[in-house]
Amino acid sequence: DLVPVKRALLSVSDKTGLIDFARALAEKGVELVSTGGTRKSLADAGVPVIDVSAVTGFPEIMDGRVKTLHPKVHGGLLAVRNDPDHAEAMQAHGIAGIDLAVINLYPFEETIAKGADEATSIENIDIGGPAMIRAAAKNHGHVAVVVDPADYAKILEQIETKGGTELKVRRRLAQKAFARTATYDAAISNWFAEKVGEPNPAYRAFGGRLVEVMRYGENPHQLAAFYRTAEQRPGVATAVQVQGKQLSYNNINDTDAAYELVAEFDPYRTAACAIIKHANPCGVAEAKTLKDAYLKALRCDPVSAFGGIIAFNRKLDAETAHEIVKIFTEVIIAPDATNEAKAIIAEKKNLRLLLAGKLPNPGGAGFTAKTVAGGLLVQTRDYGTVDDVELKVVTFKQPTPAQEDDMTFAFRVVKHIKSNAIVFVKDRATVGIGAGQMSRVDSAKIAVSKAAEATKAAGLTESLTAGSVAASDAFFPFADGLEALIAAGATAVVQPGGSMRDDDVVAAADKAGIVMCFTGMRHFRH
Ligand code: 93A
Repeated sequence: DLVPVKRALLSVSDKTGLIDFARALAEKGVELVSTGGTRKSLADAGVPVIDVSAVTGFPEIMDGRVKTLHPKVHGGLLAVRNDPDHAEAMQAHGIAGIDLAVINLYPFEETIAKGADEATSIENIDIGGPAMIRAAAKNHGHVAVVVDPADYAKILEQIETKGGTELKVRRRLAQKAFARTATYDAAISNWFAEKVGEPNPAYRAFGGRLVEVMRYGENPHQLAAFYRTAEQRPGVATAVQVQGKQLSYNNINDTDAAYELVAEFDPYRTAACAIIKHANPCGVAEAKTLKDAYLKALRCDPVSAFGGIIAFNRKLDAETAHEIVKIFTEVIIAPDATNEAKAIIAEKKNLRLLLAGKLPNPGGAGFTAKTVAGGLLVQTRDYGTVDDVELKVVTFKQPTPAQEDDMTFAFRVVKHIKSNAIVFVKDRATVGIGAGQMSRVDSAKIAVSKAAEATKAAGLTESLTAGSVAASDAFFPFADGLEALIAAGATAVVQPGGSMRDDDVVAAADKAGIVMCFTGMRHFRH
């Protein structure tokens, strides 16, 4: 399946790395064919190159609109080398095979981003380039297609170590090539949709606009794409990425979870921080300053926070940025950042910084969707917040103002933890989180053991759960889950209530002399 590279066609708008790559190819005896601008760059650098019009026997016409759209080019890209009919056609028409196609497109996306006029934008719609990319990608059995200068090195390595391109490499390149033409056409289609005031086909099919075809989904073998919907909700889909690597599927999912959670905290009241891993919080805190909120959130589970996603409800400042860069973090999202903070974050080249402009309204309307085999489940967002409910005291013991405060905080957080969810809170910071268990008792046990780890990591002697409050996302079906929280030292527990055995559960709380409040609102999340 090895294809020796004897002849290459190079036609690139982005000339990054072109000269070195082409020179290396020429030195390996590869014949180079290029379109006008590319040919000139190469010739100026002293790299031997043949003009594509010498191959087609046809000049570039109509301002370059037609330069490679010719059977001598497309025949060379599409011919199945070992098919006798194809070989005969090549012979009969004087078509030479092209083994490597190096193409990147007219910069349509950049042109419209600059606010170019309509005529200029249209002139930047590449026709010949995508046609060649698609032809070469279709014929990956015989042709290698490169659409990204980052892959030049791979091609040279293949030629050097194998003497040609391997099928598995050509297949990966073909996949990447089709992803590129899909994203390119999506950009054109979205631009047109705006002009004509019509939702484009992607919009109609998915209720969204294709932002990009992603490298992969939740796992490397899954295909994925990112769509933006018409929903006017500030968040990860509309935020400006100031710096850092491209966001992955999981990054986007986690960043969304982080920002939606931190938006529960009114920025005019306190600073808040949420740290997310695998769509669950591993630390949430409120404090006077953003830095203190971050440090309190980090204390909850410093081990899991490594490589996490951090969200803030206020403008990121330098003091907080200094703390963040001390450990490895994937993404930061905040409404805004000071220039000083941006400069500190800039030291970490890969760290993504997203600025969303605003916080979304946690009580705002909207929908969530989830596919099931052969179907789609759609529901309104969980826009219920603890601000809408009354904490109904169901025990003899009444809460102190501090306990009430922490219960409110805990119930705000528990909404954003996968069910079954249990969270311990002290001084408006989570100190132990149990997420995503099939049994509520198990979530309670995990929250207790995570809190014990946090206590140890913080070098404290008294457990962080001693005198804490706890929240549960749904009612306790039995008293056992509650008892685990009491045993760990919780002195107040907030939960929706509504179990057949509420009486038993409240009796257990009274027996232990703790406070219990019902919210009447359940926060399942799956
Ligand atoms: O105007 S086109 O759509 N018509 C073509 O036949 C054609 N062939 C290559 N654009 C075409 N290209 C594009 O020209 C390539 O995709 C590449 O982006 C660009 C390279 O042109 P030059 O080598 O003149 O800089």
